[in-house]
Amino acid sequence: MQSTPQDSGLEALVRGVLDGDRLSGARLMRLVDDRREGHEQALDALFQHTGRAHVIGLAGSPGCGKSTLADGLIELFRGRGRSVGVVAVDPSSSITGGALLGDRVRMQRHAADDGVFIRSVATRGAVGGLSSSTQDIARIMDAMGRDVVIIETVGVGQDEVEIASVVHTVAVVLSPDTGDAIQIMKAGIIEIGDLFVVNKADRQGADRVAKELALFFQLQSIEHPPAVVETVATSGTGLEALGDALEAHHEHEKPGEQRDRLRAEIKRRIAERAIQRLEHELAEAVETSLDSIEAGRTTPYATVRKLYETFAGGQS
Ligand SMILES: Nc1nc2c(ncn2[C@@H]2O[C@H](COP(=O)(O)OP(=O)(O)OP(=O)(O)O)[C@@H](O)[C@H]2O)c(=O)[nH]1
Ligand SMILES: [Mg+2]
Repeated sequence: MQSTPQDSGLEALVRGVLDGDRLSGARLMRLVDDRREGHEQALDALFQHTGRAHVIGLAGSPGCGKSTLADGLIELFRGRGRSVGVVAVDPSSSITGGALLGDRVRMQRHAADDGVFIRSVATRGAVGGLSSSTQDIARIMDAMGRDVVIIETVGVGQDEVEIASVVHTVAVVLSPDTGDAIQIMKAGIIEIGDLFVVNKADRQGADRVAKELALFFQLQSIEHPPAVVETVATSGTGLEALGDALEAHHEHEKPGEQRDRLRAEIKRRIAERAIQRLEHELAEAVETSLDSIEAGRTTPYATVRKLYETFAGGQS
């Protein structure tokens, strides 16, 4: 077992990342994007130097204002003397994908600031799974010495980044026009939020959504209900309060949470590998079985038993 990269190029890359060198960081992120040889050794070597950054997830429906909030938070945290990394998950397959250009233009104003590092992860390019690539990029930023890492991700569904296993603090962003709080509760988003942001508070209905959320937590008799913060991301209103709430959540993290995240990460990464292997190695066998099933020679159940045996039992 090697925990240090043998290749001197990789070694230099890891050193560069640990020195906070942006070019090294960007190069390693490209290796990670392409799942290129050596990227995992580099991540191995970096791991013990991570865990210092406060990793924040902004999750919410398309257009609710996540990028605008991220942009505002960059400014806020810079003002508090922190260096910031932003990972934007490219919604390359979503309808609002075009908005990304706007995000870049907006956040571009921080480009000259050495304390800000912005990087996107393409949905398409994430060969090993979107959550894992996103987590790897965030870890590299952490190893580079970023104090705060903000991950912007669309939605909270199963196909999206499993945000809770990747970040310390999940901020669920709502806006009055993405439906009322009841809808959100139905969607099961409520469970994953460590705090709730009702953005676009300049619009009608924001107060109502915030009140409904607060009432919901009250009725549930939750001992420490998550904070509900109203913001106007475009003007910066409420951002101080949001920054405070994010920091307060991190300061009061329970000891078991880190372990929970690691457990979820390991299971997720193993599942991702298994699926990849399944797709590569069993594809042909599955096709052959389909012929047999259609010809009435076997059943899906027998096929699964047989192929699972080959798959799980055939591990080296
Ligand atoms: N009125 C109002 N508009 C806002 C506010 N915050 C963001 N917007 C606008 O809402 C639109 C979408 O904002 P984005 O920050 O791109 O939203 P997003 O959640 O990142 O969107 P996706 O990345 O496409 O999911 C933009 O036109 C913003 O200017 C706000 O507080 N009030
Ligand atoms: Mg966005």
